[in-house]
Amino acid sequence: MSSGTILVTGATSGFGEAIAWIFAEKGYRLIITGRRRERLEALQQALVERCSAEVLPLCFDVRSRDQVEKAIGGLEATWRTIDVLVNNAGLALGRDAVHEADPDDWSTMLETNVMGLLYVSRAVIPLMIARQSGTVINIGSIAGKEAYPGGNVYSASKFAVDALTKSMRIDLLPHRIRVCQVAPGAAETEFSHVRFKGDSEKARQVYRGFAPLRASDIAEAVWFIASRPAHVCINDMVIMPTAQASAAHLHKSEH
Ligand code: NDP
Ligand code: 8X3
Repeated sequence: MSSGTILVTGATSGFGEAIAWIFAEKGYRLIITGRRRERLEALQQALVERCSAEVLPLCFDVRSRDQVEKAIGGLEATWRTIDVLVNNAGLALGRDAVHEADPDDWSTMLETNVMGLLYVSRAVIPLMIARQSGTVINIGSIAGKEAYPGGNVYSASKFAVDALTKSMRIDLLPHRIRVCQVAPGAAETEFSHVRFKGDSEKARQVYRGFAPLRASDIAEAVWFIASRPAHVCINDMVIMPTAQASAAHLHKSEH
């Protein structure tokens, strides 16, 4: 018997992939999503082989309302009993000052981090309401709590996630659905590779001289939140590397 069903967006790398692993190890059925189909299929195969997990890969772009509605609306009855939704898919693009940044990057960040989260939530939450139970965990960021140089629109998108988490919690209060947020500081995933558009040296520099968070640190926190008894809601968890005191204060060693 499975422990429950989780849908995690952005499972093709980083936090999402680590979240898929931990929930598979705990006996959950998994709906894993992302745009890179080959990665989804490889992850599905590995989860089945190593954890005997039941896995459904759904390939869609969270920015497309149509794709989101078709993918989630088309779920067979056995997959519609989603207990945990992790809104994790997201990205930063660029770290330039606001007067120098590329407005196309702004659109991509806002469409992914804000509209994507909303489209997926809009499609999944009615399934939870029908069962009067569920847990929604939004992946925010320290950038959604504090501004930092060059963070501008990425930060704005994560401030929006912070606000939406609070507002969704109020909307879903009558339905016994928990709405939670995990807000991490610097974590070494593909995040900086994407942010710096494939410039791997620039991405490596971000994590040099200190111990960043690992994807598994965030996955363990998500598991902790989801596995609390039904009467306990962890509203918000800010998780930082010990070497990072705020969005803009990072202690790096010389060597
Ligand atoms: P990764 O780049 O490793 O993973 C991002 C995931 O999001 C990928 O699986 C990617 O899948 C998916 N994704 C991106 N855009 C879309 C899209 N349009 N449609 C569907 N899926 C999409 O980064 P992280 O794991 O670090 O990031 C996960 C979340 O954590 C993000 O929301 C990020 O903002 C947040 N975060 C990251 C921090 C960090 O320092 N790493 C710190 C704080 C928060 P694919 O490309 O296959 O579509
Ligand atoms: C990612 C962390 O500080 O690079 O959300 O914005 S940060």
